[in-house]
Amino acid sequence: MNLDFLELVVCDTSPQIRIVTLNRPEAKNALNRQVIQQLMQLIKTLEDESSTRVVILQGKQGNFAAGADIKEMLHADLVEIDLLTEQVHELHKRMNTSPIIFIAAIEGYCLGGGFELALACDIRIASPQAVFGLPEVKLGILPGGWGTQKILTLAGISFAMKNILTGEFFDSEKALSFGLVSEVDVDPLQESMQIAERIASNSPYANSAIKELLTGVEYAILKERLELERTAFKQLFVEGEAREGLLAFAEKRKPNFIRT
Ligand code: CO8
Repeated sequence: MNLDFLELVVCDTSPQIRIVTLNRPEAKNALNRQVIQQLMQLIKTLEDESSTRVVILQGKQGNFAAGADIKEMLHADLVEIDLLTEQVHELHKRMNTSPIIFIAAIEGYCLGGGFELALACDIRIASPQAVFGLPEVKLGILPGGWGTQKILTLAGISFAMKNILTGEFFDSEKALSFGLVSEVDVDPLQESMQIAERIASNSPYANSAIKELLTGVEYAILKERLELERTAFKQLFVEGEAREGLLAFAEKRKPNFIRT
């Protein structure tokens, strides 16, 4: 298995717990297609081995992930954009329905597609200095990897509208108060390991049944709306201003969006 952009470690206190680290620190761990593919491949392998009960997901060098890879999206044609959305949706669905419990240990930037990946985890533990946001709107796109629906479900429409429409960043305290993270802790990895150990000491049958009831039911409710989100995301590349927004980021300038 080729895992260039991931690091996999067995937790030294429990062989049932794996720590997976996103490893593209030079791009703030931005998620390119290879990262998405490698995560999917790794999860399938861990499920097949069946000894892994909990996966803790973190980012290398003090950031979780600053979103999908903007430069890759800029150069992608419509077929590739479609493939990216399909792969992201498949990954999140797999995490949602997997018997493995996923915990995101969040430090630093947790933005856009990176935040969506954290939201696809079952539990999120954030450092007090973590920075959250769905800044896609500033790029002329939208949170197309379940973000609109997860934020709506977890935090409610008032929060979702304001934060997705402005794209502004917010801190851990706010994320906690709106139910977007489970806990804030100065050492998110250590705290995640302790939670993982408590989970792994419980019955795997009970854990799976509980997860299926919570996330399985959530997926059944959201399924159609997630398809609408995927279509809307792609449409912004067809007739919206996605190209200008992405190009502006790559050129380190403000985008020239149409003003009416
Ligand atoms: N993609 C690609 N490269 C990135 C990204 C990214 N998301 N984020 C940072 N980088 C790169 C920068 O371009 C820079 O590269 P270089 O050294 O070559 O110039 C390097 O990482 C370091 O970044 P900065 O110099 O910008 O570091 P700062 O500390 O000044 O700023 C920020 C850090 C605030 C995180 C800033 O980099 C930033 O705003 N990044 C973009 C955040 C963003 O807009 N995220 C959303 C991306 S779009 C998205 O996630 C859509 C998801 C849709 C789901 C997928 C389809 C279903």
